[in-house]
Amino acid sequence: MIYRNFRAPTYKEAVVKAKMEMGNDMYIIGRKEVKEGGIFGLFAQNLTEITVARNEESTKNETGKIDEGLKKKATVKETDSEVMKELLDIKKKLNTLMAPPKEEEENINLKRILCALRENDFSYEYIETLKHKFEDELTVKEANDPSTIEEKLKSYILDSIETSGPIELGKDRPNVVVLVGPTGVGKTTTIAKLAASYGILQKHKVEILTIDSYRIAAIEQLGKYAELMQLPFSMINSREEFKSKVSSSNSELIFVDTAGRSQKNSMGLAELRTILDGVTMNLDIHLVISATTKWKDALDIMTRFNQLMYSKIIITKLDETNTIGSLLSILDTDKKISYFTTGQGVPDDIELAVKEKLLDMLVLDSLDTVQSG
Ligand SMILES: Nc1nc2c(ncn2[C@@H]2O[C@H](COP(=O)(O)OP(=O)(O)OP(=O)(O)O)[C@@H](O)[C@H]2O)c(=O)[nH]1
Ligand SMILES: [Mg+2]
Repeated sequence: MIYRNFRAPTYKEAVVKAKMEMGNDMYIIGRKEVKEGGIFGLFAQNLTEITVARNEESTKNETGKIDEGLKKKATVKETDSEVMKELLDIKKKLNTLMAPPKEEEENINLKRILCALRENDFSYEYIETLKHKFEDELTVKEANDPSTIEEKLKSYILDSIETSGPIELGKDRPNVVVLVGPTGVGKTTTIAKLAASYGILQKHKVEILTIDSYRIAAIEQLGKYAELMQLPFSMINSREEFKSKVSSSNSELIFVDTAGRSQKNSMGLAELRTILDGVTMNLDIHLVISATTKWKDALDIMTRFNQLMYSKIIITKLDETNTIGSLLSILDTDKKISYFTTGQGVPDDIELAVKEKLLDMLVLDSLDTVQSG
């Protein structure tokens, strides 16, 4: 006699397993429920273990011959045929279960795109949402076509962001353009670029204010630009000053620079808010954010600066990064992108925001990574 134990998730599967290895001439002599695997009793799998016995002579009926054996037996007894059918069916299922998972070819393009998004620093949430959207919406044929899936990705991104068009001139009273944002993102430099573009190149009536009057260096920095461009420049220290300066101005545009506020310092933001509240009409507030910001930080910045009620976003330092996914992950359509800046040069390194330009910055070819990883 030969005795063997077989384990499987169900009794039937254990029997099939036993028959595949021991052949048809075996007897089941015991059965018990066991646990297998897991750590410290956790995640263990419940299995059925059967003990089977077989005469030593019947070795010829081995693995692979089971089908034949089963079929033969089925012809002998009519009642056996259903059992045989069931067993063959289970065997088939078992084989599928045990077969190594096939690389799903239709997913390779999706994988490639998701991988490219990861390389472009898109947030985990963004990638997951996109993945589910693609899985729900794309047919297998579409998913198989790299250009279709790339187009879908682009249209998804295009739909998730909005641009504002250029800053408009005030008619009866000046349009007051205020730049707010964290320290060092390029607010003052961008004010200089915009003032040069509107005041010098387009020859509109422009003046510059700064609410960054605590720092001498900041005043000097902007003051120098204003002097070079021969544009009126003043410092603002209070809500009243801001209010009267704006109401007495006869400019078409007033550009207002602010001190960089750490987004953690809400005291500073509240103070700035109080000053800005002095003017209620034609206030055009842009949050300045660097393209190099990590998406979690950018999200934090956007949330905190919301108390200043900005409606537009200027993305700076696009020249300093190759991956703009982190920003694209969190931008949404209720804040409109107004400008991009692409370098330190005043006045040249600024462009009106165009969505397609952001898409052009995405590097979508990451096939190598998928194949090697
Ligand atoms: N590479 C690059 N550098 C930039 C860009 N815009 C501004 N900078 C540089 O970033 C640095 C900070 O710029 P500022 O304009 O002083 O930044 P800020 O936001 O006014 O800074 P604070 O007033 O200190 O908060 C300077 O060295 C700028 O030349 C840009 O688009 N690309
Ligand atoms: Mg500044």
